[in-house]
Amino acid sequence: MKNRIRNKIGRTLCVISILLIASLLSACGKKENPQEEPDPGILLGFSQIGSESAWRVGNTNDIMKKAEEYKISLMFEDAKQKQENQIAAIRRFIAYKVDVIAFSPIVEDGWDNVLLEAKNAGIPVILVDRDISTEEEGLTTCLIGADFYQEGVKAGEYLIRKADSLGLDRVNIVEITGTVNSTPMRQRQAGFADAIAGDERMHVLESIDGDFIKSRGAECMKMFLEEYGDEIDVVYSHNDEMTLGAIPVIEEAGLVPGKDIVVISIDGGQDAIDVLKQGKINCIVECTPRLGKEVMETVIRLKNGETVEKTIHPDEAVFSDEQDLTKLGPRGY
Ligand code: GYE
Repeated sequence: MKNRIRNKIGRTLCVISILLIASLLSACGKKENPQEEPDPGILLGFSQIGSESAWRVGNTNDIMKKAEEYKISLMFEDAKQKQENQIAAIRRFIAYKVDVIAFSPIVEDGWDNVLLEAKNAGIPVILVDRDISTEEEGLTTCLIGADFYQEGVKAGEYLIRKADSLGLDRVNIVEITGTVNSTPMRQRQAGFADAIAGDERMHVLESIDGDFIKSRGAECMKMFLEEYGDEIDVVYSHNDEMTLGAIPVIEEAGLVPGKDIVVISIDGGQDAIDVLKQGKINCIVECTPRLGKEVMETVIRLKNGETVEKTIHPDEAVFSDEQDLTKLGPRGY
């Protein structure tokens, strides 16, 4: 009996010492391999607008991929194109006590209250892709997104070159705009208008809101064709989705997109690039959705209490019928 008890105690001690040695060994291992440290435990709350375009889907994928790469835990919320859903998501992030909040504001106004709540909770906020308009100081730390004004300028400058090469003396333009009161809509419109302002040939006949959505792009184009018919020389569309909606409508009207009507778009997703290569789009100003790397690096800096740059704009190109597009690689979105 005594022997059996002694054996049992012996076995238990043996198991405990194996466990101890194993945990000591694994602790030593960690010190030798600092790159294998467990994740730094940063929690990021990200509120996305929705999935209205290839651009948006590409942006979501990039944010998710980079969060994983940088070992940042991501609380991702899809607002399904509604500002109220974004506000509710930000409130959930605050309740969860995330380390950093990032979001792409669907429109510019209406964020003060919820952002004040984040500020009072001591949670830094990063604006991704789009800006907000506010009188309050210090509600957000920085903006990581494209220079939409410059995108509009590039579209206008292309059009001036195109009008020169076609020898046009009057250019009638219709404009399909993005979501009203969103930063890309306002700035792509302003940049384009400023770029063509000094050129007397240019006339914007009308601008209609297409909400960055394909079906709305088609509807806008129908309205323009009913109103102006073959007076239209150019369609300037604020994103690829609306452009891809408008093109079949031009064709159904018996006109040739890219020839009878010059087509200018923004974004540069694969589907639109393919149509550019077919000659049905003349120019696409690039807007990259790949903002994830900058976002994650900024999250880490904020978590470490460092100050960050106020505005980060990615570099962006222009793709057009002025170039040899055969070597353009896959876009990845
Ligand atoms: O151009 C459009 C998207 O805010 C830059 O939103 C983004 C725009 C992009 O839906 O396709």
